[in-house]
Amino acid sequence: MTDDFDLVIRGGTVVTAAEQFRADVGISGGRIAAVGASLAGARVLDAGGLLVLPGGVDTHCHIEQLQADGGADEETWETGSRSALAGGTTSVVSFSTQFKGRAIGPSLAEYRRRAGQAMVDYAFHQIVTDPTDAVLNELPGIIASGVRSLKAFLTYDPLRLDDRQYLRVLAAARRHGALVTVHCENYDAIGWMTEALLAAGLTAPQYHAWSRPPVLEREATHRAIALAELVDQPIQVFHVSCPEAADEIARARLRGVRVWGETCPQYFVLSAADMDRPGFEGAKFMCSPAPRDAAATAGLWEAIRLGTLDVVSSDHSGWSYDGPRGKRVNGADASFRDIPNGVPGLASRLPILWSEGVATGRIGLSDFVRLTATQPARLFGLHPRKGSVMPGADADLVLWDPARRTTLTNALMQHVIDYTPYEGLAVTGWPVATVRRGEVVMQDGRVTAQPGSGQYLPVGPYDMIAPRGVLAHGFDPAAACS
Ligand code: DUC
Ligand code: ZN
Ligand code: ZN
Repeated sequence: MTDDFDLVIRGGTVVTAAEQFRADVGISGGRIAAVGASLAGARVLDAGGLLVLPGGVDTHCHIEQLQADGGADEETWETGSRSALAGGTTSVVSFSTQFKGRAIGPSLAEYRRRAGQAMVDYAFHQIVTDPTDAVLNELPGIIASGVRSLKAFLTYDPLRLDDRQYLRVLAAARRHGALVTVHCENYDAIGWMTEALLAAGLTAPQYHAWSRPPVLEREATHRAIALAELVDQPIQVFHVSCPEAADEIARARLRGVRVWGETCPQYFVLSAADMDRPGFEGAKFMCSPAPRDAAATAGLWEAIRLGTLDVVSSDHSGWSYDGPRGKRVNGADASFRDIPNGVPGLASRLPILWSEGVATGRIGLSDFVRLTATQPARLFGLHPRKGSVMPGADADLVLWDPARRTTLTNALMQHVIDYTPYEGLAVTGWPVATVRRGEVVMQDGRVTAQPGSGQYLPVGPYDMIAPRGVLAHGFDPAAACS
């Protein structure tokens, strides 16, 4: 045998979104050069008894996101990348935020500068908070630079769009060939419920869930889809937490509407009861939409089985429990209204989904790959470079031990955040090694990638997000106005 390849992953079982088979993977120049038998390489990584999966593609994570007060999320590109690689994720799509009243360009440039420290490959969603004429004029250039998804928040001050503003974002995306991703909860109703709860003295973290029950997610999901249908603009509904919202997506898909649904591991293993832990502890589990209950979780698994939900992302949004900018930023007795929302989850995404999904028999191995790598890569224009084990793709791989039992701890997460909401959770299935573009960047938990070794992934036009060409009365409002 001659050394045909730089690196050979030998003796594992390759898993794709379609099938599983025994094969070696030959890597040259950072790409997969061959998948076959008896390959020889200058370096060999033994994958005997392990699965060889495509590196995880996490298309929803908040890393070093700039805050209105001039600061940034605690999780930096360096720490967030370390956590991602430790958990078997090699590519992420993070966020650039527009601040109301300001242009997008300068802040996007700052995001790009900060991401220069990344160790994973990365793309961006652009959050649009203020779609003025000037901003809409900026968007063609932003999209052409490779930021091909626009994020719309239907709730959350100061990010939230009203319906008319949301329509303007949808129309801009249609004109310039971008996907729109949407946070679906009803802003006014949450504000009204919050006032009522606070007036009744119900201020503890558990009342976060009371302030935003599933009916408000269902309503906003319905509205987000209906308005996207009006404009004929494809959307992905972010972080679906309950079957009521998933049902809205399923109904629209039956009509042929181009809408996709994402969910996250927190909705499989956390519940509203976690926010009712003693003292302020419940703040550790606060995210939006709120974790629900066992019946909701069962409904999400059903929606995954039916294909209504086809991406599982982390929505990693870390706020330390003790840090000065974290969950207690407004004091240890702050009302739920004043506690930052979000939970960290970059490193735990794959083990939790494997454990809850594959190890329990709810989904198969190829479903796991489809949900965590192939479909997110397709939907966000990163496929076939990312998300599949096949010749020509970047050699992003995870060597996965399907049987290893691990108890999650914060130290294993390798993020900067001082806690994990999954402390003590027993999981089956664990990443043993991570390979990013042919470089072994994690082995047995030790991350060896260099800051700055991640690559920007500019996203060009792709067919999957093309409008379907169905408009009421054949009239295209997006073409007629901005
Ligand atoms: N919800 C979001 O929509 N984003 C980040 C954190 C959260 O809880
Ligand atoms: Zn959101
Ligand atoms: Zn988010």
